Amino acid sequence: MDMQKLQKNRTLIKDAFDSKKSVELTGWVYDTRALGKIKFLVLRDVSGEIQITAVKGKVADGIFKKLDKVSRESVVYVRGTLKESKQAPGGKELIPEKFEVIAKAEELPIDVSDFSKTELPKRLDNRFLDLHRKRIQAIFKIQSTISMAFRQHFIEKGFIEFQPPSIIGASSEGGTDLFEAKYFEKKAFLAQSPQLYKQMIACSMEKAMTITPVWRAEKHNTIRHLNECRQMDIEMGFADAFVVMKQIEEVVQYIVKEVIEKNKEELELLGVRLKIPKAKYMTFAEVAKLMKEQGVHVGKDDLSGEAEKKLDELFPDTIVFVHDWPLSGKPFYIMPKGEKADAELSEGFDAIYKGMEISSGGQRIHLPDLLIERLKAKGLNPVDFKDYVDSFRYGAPPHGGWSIGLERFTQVLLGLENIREAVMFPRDRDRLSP
Ligand code: AMO
Repeated sequence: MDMQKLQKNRTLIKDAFDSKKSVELTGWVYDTRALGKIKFLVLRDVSGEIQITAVKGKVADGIFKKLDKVSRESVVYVRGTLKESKQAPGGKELIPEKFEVIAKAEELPIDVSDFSKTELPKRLDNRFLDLHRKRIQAIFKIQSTISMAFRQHFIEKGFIEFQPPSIIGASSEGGTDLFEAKYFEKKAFLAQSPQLYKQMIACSMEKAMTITPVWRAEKHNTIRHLNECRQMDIEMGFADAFVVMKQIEEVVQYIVKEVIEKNKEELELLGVRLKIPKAKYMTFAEVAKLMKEQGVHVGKDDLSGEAEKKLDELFPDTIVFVHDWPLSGKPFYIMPKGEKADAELSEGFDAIYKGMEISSGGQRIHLPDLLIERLKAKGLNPVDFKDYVDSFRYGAPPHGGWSIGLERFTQVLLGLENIREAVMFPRDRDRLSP
C-alpha cells in the first residue's frame, strides 16, 4: 500500500461523518458482528469510531465475506460512502466499496474492549496494546494538553526553555536515592532533578523552565512514586517563595482551564469533572495546629498522606500552599529563614492539590558560605558540589523555583488510583520493560 498516497487521501473518522463524498479510512478493528445477510465492523482510530455495514448482495462479495473474519485490533483500510442510520453510533454508517487488511492482529494477550477487567500489571506488560483503548488514550491526550499548557504559559511569560544534563557527578537532592552509572573511569549518577542547573540558569538568564525526565532510586513501590518520572520545573531570579508560589497558582489554573476546554470528550469518558482551583496559603505550623484539632497525624517536618487528604476535604478544589516549612524537612539548597544556618524554619514549601503533594520548591541559598554550612549540616561533602557553590560567587541574585511532577499531576487531576496509569511505560522497582 502506498503510504504517501494514503496520508494525502485518508480522513480521520471524526471528520468523515460530514463528508458527502466517498472517504478513505484507516484504523483498528474494534468489533465485528454477523447477522445472516448483514455484517458489521466497528472501526476505530485515534479520533473516533464508525460502524461499517455490509449487506449481502449490496456490497462486493469479497468484502461481505471478509468483513466479520478480520481479527480484533487488526489494522484495516476502507473506502466507502456514508449513509444515515438511526442505530449506528454517530447516526451514520459507512457502506464499504473497498476493504483491505493492512496488518492482521494475532490472538490478543489481554482484553482491550471498553469493558476490559484486565488488571493493571498485566495491562502494563502489554502496554503497547493497552494504548489501543479509548480510556487509556484519553489519559495521554489530557497529559499532552497539560505539558503543552505548562510550556505555553511560561514561554509567553518570557521564560526560556532549557535542557539540563541527565548524567550528573553528585546528588542534586541529597539522600541516597541515586542510580549509579559508569562514566568511563568515573562514577556518575542519573539526575534526580535539574535543580542545581536551573539555579545557575536563573542566576544568568533569570527565568527558566523545563520538562525533563528524572530518576529516583527509591526502593519502595507505592501508588504515587515512580523510579523514572518527568518534572515540570521553573526557576526565577529576584524571587522569594511567595513570588514562585504565585507562579504555581497561575499555571495550574491555566492548565486546568486548557484541559476543560480542549479535552471535553476525554474528561467525559473518564468521568472527571474539573473546576478551576482556588489558592490558599498556610504556614506549616498552622496546618499542624489544624490537623491536631482534626485528630490527624502530622510528621515533625513532613505532612502525612492523611494530612494531605484532610486538607482536600477541608478545602476542596483548592491548591493549598504550605510554607515556612521546617528546615530539617527540606533539601540543602533551600534558604533557611532569616538566612541563618541554624534556623528552625525555611523558605521552602509544598503545594497540595486534591489530597496529594503536586509540587515542592522555595527560595534557594545564593550565599556560598551559607550553602557550604547547609551541605555539611546535611552530611554532604561541599567538595562534591564545588562547581555549584562557586557559581554563586560571581553575581548571583536571590532566586527561587519549584517542580511539579507531570505524572503526579496527571494522576491527581484525573483521580487515578495509581500513578502508573499516568505514564505510558512506567519504570518501577520491578518493571524495566516494555
Ligand atoms: P521533589 O523531590 O519534591 O522536589 O519533587 C518535585 C515534584 O516531583 C514529583 N515527584 C515524583 N513523581 C513521581 N515519582 C517520584 N518518585 C517523584 N519524586 C518527585 C512530585 C513532587 O512534588 N528539586 C526539587 C524541586 C524544587 O525545589 O524546585 C524537587 O525535585 O510531584
